[in-house]
Amino acid sequence: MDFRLPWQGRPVSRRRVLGAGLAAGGAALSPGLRSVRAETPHKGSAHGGNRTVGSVDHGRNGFDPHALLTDWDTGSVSILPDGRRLREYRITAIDKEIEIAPGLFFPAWTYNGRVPGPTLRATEGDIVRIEFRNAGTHSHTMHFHGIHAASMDGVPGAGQVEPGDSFTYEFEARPFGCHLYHCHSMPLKRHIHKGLYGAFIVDPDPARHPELADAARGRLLGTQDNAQWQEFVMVMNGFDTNFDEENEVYAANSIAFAYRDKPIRIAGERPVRVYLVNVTEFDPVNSLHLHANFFDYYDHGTTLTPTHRTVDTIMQCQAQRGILEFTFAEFEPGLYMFHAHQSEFAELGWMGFFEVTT
Ligand SMILES: [Cu+2]
Repeated sequence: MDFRLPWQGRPVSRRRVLGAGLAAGGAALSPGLRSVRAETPHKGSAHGGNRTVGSVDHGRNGFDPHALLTDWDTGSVSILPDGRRLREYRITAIDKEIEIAPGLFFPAWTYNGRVPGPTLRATEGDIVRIEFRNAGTHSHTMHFHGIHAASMDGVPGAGQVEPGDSFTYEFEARPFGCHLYHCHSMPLKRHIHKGLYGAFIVDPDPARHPELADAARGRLLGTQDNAQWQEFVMVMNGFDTNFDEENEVYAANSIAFAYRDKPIRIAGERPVRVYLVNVTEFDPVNSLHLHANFFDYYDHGTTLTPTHRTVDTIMQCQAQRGILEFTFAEFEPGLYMFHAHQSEFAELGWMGFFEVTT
């Protein structure tokens, strides 16, 4: 008797899963059969792995990839007796099925019901307090990339939260930069890959950087200098939809081809800043390549002068992140592509366009 599950019958290539599965075009596939059904090549789609048919129901997901680009969560702000600013956040871990490409569902573990989780944004020196509640079915943590005490590290033994429990993390926001947070429960790659991660941006405090105060103000949310910039956060991620420890879908901000199907509109005369974070599991490196233009790059975002100048491709290892700055001033209006330069990732969802307008 053969006890193999249907999807163990023969290996399924990643490309076939996406090429066929996505062409299912929004069909409601029954739970547990999603990747199986995806095995069957659909007429006309066997060679069409570079496209999707239909659209993702962002309303059902509860988050929209375009809204995520600029959705800064600056917390609930108050001033402490010592004069320092306190930012309080509430984060809840929730198990939730999300649609990552038309008709392709993924049983995610989420922070606040979205993948990536909220983009937490603070200013250097603020006190950050996060009340983390676990409404999921497994132990979880919030491990921040930043400077903090061992007891606030968000690892097993220091802030791991059992289902139904809660924990409050508190630390000073530092260093300034483009950081991230993620679950650090074991097995680590499974907990991260399921969707428990998000960007954590710490804006520089201009008063602490008098020699580069202009650059610091340009990064500080709420200032006039910063308002000139068109800022976006892109969390590069992947999804292993058939649990073979390879990703079948790649994206920035979870939804395959979201910014190809609906390009990101930018005004040509205003500069662009991208907070880029790589949380792709299973593949050691991801990248971003910008077409027809070059950018300056700040590795980890922890400096006010670029660490790379005039590059058009940047790679990031797992958990690496940085800031891209560029402008399309004096370019002709139109569609300017960006994508992972691992061509396979691009073909499996991680590509999009900036639509430059005048
Ligand atoms: Cu976890």
